[in-house]
Amino acid sequence: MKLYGYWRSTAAYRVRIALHLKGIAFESVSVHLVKNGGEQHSNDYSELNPNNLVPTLVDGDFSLNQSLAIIDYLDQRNSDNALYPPDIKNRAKVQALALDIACEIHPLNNLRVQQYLANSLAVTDEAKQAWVEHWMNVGFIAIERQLGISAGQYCFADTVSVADICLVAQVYNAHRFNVDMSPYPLINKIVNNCNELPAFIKALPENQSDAVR
Ligand SMILES: N[C@@H](CCC(=O)N[C@@H](CS)C(=O)NCC(=O)O)C(=O)O
Repeated sequence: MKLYGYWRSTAAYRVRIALHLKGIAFESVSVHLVKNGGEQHSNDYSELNPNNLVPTLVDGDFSLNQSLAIIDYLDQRNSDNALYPPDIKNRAKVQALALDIACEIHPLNNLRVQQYLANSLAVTDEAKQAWVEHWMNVGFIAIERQLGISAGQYCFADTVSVADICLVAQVYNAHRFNVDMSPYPLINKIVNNCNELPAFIKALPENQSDAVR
């Protein structure tokens, strides 16, 4: 199995955590998102993923984009260490939390959005930073409230799920953009709990072979 990703990509980070939690061996293929205008725009990569975004998973002759679709595929492919609760209502709740992060926070702060703000709309660095912080805070405020209802040791009770995967990767991104995380004690507690687990440690951006330290 091959994972096309980039060490600092939030969405690829999610898939790496899932692969390690499931205990699935994989090869990482680095797609540098900045070098030469971004390797995600190369013809070869575009053939594989016409969205020009990472990650893409290749499993034999099957390839798949969208991190949450990939995680769901991995979860169904290997039944060990389920990433969703079995009860359908709990499953839906976990999925909603993951989507609160993956749909409501992450896309607004993605590289191509930031590039468009800066290059096409001539938004200043200060205004771009304000944009990033605004949308992260809007999302995190809601998630902190949700976690007040659902959290135990992790986002949903005491079992690691896809919601934790999304949360950890998003909070890493928030720190990268110097977003003040002090108003979110529950989020911080859960992220710390997750980051003690070997699968999360292996998946850390800094622990990838293409990381720039
Ligand atoms: N919804 C997609 C998002 C993928 C995505 O936005 N990937 C980012 C990195 S986290 C990317 O490739 N950005 C490149 C760009 O914006 O040009 C997923 O979950 O896989």
